[in-house]
Amino acid sequence: MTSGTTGTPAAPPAPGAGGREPRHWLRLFVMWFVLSLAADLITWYVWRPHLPPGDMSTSATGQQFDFAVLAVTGFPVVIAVLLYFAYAIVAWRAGPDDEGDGPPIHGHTKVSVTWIITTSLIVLWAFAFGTFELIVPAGAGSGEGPNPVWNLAGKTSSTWAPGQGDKLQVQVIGQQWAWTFRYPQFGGMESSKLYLPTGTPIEFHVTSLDVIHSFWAYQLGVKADANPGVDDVAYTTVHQKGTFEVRCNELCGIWHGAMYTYGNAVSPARFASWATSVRGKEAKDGLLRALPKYALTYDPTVISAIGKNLPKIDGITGAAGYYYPPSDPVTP
Ligand SMILES: [Cu+2]
Repeated sequence: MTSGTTGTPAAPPAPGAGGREPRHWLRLFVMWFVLSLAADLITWYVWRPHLPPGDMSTSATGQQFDFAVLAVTGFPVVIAVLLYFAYAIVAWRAGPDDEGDGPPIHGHTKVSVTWIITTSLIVLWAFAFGTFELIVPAGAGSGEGPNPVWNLAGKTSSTWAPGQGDKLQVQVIGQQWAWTFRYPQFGGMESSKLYLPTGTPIEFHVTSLDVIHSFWAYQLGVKADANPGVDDVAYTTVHQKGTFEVRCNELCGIWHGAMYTYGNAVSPARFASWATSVRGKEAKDGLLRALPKYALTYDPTVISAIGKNLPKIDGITGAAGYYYPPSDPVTP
């Protein structure tokens, strides 16, 4: 008797009734392959350009790439699990009058071996890919500590000029609850604004004056811990002009949520003229002389002693070294 004669063509044949079982594994494979291919193509060509954190810098683009590769790896796995689940419910469902037990199966070597090999390959692939991505794109934009093993291309000199291939060094100083940025190649001038030139390898030196903060330039895909007494280096190259968010990403006190600002990515020429004019103004104000000498870390006791004198100097509204004007929030 075949299923066709029962009047219910979709029902599976009764065991031992002489009907031919459909080729379940082939069906499953074809469905899995088509669905996985579609999901991966959509991920790569449609979803990837919209993945966070965008593609404003080399590190951001790198993270977008990493997310997309992991999604492309993950979709076939998820689809395999869900598809098998749905297929089993539809194809291997017991008939309304079937109250018998299932076959007494103990182990299945083929399934076990396939499972072990497949999952091992996926884990090894994730390990190899993750290691490569951490090493080659200079720590994927995250802080690498004071002695980065992997350095971004570009030479370091004591000055910086647009279009010379020099790395621009930018020091990021966190304190409760503001960011200050110092530019050692511009006489150690500082600003509460973060300006960066596009197309230039940037070397952030991140530190803190008090507690642990975390410098997070979201759209640049840069995140580095700001620890007192530690110089944490992170690299990126911005390849789009525009603004980006700078947040503190480590709970650092009552005004932690307010510890954010916006950075500006501008053309190298515009950056050079901005930096030169800020430096000139700070030299004229006497701020450059009053600031502590540029260093990779600062002793907070020295900073606060200097800070007491700073409000006497005109026009200081920066944040570093206790530079808050009297009206700013203070620790409660
Ligand atoms: Cu903070």
